[in-house]
This record gives sequence, C-alpha cells and structure tokens, in this order.
Amino acid sequence: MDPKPVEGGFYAIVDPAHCGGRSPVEVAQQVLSGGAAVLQLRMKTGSDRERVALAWALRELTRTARVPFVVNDRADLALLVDADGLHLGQDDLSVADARRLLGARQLGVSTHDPEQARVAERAGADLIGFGPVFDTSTKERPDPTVGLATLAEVCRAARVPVVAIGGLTPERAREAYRAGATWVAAISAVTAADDVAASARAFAPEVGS
Ligand code: 3NM
Repeated sequence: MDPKPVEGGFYAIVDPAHCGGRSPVEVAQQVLSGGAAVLQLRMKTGSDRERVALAWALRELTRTARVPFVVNDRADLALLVDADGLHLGQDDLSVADARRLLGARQLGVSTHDPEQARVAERAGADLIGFGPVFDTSTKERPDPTVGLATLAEVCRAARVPVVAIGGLTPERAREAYRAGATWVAAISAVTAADDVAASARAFAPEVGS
C-alpha cells in the first residue's frame, strides 16, 4: 500500500549507534507508534549485509505503518529495498546522478549554509535538510551550528520543504516549526530516550506549534 500523504511533522532518523543499546528494529517500532511521519535509516558503521538486513526490516515496518521510508547515502540500498526516498550528504552522489538511478523517488540533500540550500534546490532536490540548527554530538565532525535565524532565512527562500536537523528537542522543535521548517528531524532526543514513543509524539507539530 502507498504511504499516506503527509505534509510535514516529525522526521525520525534511526541510527543503530544511537538506540541506547537496544535493537534498532524495536526502537523503529516505538518511533512509528509515536506517530513519526517519515522514517529514515542512517547507518554509518557495520557491514553491507547488516545494513541490508536492517533496511529490509524497517521497510516492512514502515510499509505496515504506511509511513514513507528513506535511506541515507546509498542509492543502491534505496533501490534494493524499494525505499520511498534517498537522503544525500554533500559528499554523496549528485542530485542529477541520484535522479538517474531513482527516478521519481524523493531526493533529499543535507545542507549547512544558505548557498548549499540554494544549490540543492536548483539541482532538483525535493527536500532540503538544514543544520545543525543547534549543537549536536550525534554527528561526527558536524558543520558549524546555523541557528534559528538562518533556518528561517532558508525556509523563506526555499520552494521545497525544509527539514530542520541538529540538536532538536521537543521544545526547540516548536521554534523550528515557527521558523518555517516543514519537518523536524531528531536522532538522540528520540531514539536514545527511555520512552521512545512518547518522545516521538512530543515532536509532532500539533503538540509543538
Ligand atoms: N545531520 P541529533 S546534524 C545526522 O547538520 C545529522 O546535516 C546533521 O542528531 C546536519 O538529533 C545530524 O541527535 C545529527 O542532534 C542529528
């Protein structure tokens, strides 16, 4: 069944390195039961076989929940598991090359300053990730923190939806939605929380805006 049409909200990212030592599949289940509107797999370590196995497990869960599933970095993996989208970093495939492989699937690009956001949009990104909005210790070697004012500037200029990312908490999510973000993404504040579902719920815009 196709995913439900969604217009924004909590963009969950599950990274097995940030699940508080728990199974990422169980954490993903909790994230979905907390109403995440999108679920992205991020997995920077481990073997390809482990990555594929986890991607399939999350693909099944998201299909049952009718939530779009996005794979980070890897076009081959996105195609293999029939993901709804691919999220690209600045050093990954270009949007044009990813488009050749993925056709109409959603392509997101991580950007870290207004110029990168403009370039990604011109290149045909369907969605722009922008951050880190606040300090984060989840990402190794994060780019400089951009802050809410620059997030608002990027949201005003963009004609595609913007995902705010980096150091977001439920309280800060409210500010990010107010700054114009369509989506708010978080890793540690949700997947490392004691009550994952409750934390996911607290990121929803109807709670937060
Ligand atoms: N990308 P947390 S910041 C994966 O700036 C990622 O593009 C970022 O984790 C960017 O919610 C980030 O735990 C880490 O801060 C987000």
